[in-house]
Amino acid sequence: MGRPMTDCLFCKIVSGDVPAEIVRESAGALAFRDINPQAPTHVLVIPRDHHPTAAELAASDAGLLAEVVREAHQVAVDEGIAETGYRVVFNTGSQAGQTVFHVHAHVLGGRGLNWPPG
Ligand code: IU
Repeated sequence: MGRPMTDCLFCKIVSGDVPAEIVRESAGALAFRDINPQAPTHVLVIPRDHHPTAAELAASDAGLLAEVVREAHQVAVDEGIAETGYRVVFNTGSQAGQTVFHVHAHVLGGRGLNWPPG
């Protein structure tokens, strides 16, 4: 884990081979707008290194997972939704809706968010 995967879409965004609207960068993480936004703010935060899920990242590099969560909060601050509230979601596994197996935090906000989620 941690090495770029040639068939991974988000590794290609990290390398610049696939374009993305990047909104934040840190040493270990990258934040970019989701191409199919589900809320006025919908940004994905990913570690630069390849790890399939949040659980696997927590097990192999907990500091990097913390950096992803810190960056998610900074996205919310930058987008002006930190005060009103926002949601950070790690879909984990196919039944939960994970389609890209390079861990990513969805940062959603800018509208009322229902609970429980669909
Ligand atoms: P999921 O939790 O694995 O379902 O989230 C994957 C997200 O990646 C999903 O919201 C897509 O809209 C988003 N996405 C993207 O931002 N850019 C892309 O090129 C592709 C998917 I393919």
